[in-house]
Amino acid sequence: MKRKNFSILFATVLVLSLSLIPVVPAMANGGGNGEVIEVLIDIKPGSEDNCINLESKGVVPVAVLTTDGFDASDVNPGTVVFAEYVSWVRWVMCDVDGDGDLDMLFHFKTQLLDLDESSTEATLTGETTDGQLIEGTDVVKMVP
Ligand SMILES: [Ca+2]
Ligand SMILES: [Ca+2]
Repeated sequence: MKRKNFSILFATVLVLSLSLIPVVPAMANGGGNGEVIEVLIDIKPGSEDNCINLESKGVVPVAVLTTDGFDASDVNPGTVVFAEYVSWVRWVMCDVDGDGDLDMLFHFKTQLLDLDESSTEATLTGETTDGQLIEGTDVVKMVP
């Protein structure tokens, strides 16, 4: 009788352990929950078609906008890269879209961007200060 109870207990523990396995990878993910937060970005604020001339020796401004669901000041600037891992040359907090809250504005060297004549969009990625991944995409128009 005692031995039978032990077997049932053992089986129960086994089932519980198995049911916990899918949870483990999610818990192992440090600060964030592993999901990527879609953020609103604006390449060349003030320009709708976001023309980029790769020959230009200048910089491309890209803003991470503060929205109802996201505060741009939560972004960890050190983690932010644009158009295939190009690091910014400078960044500043300012109200890019004039809606009264601060947005994070980055500048990236145009010639370093991994874009070509056929590119139609570019993506900015990074992390928040608590390690959550962020990603935002905007259209670009390549010009000669
Ligand atoms: Ca724009
Ligand atoms: Ca704003």
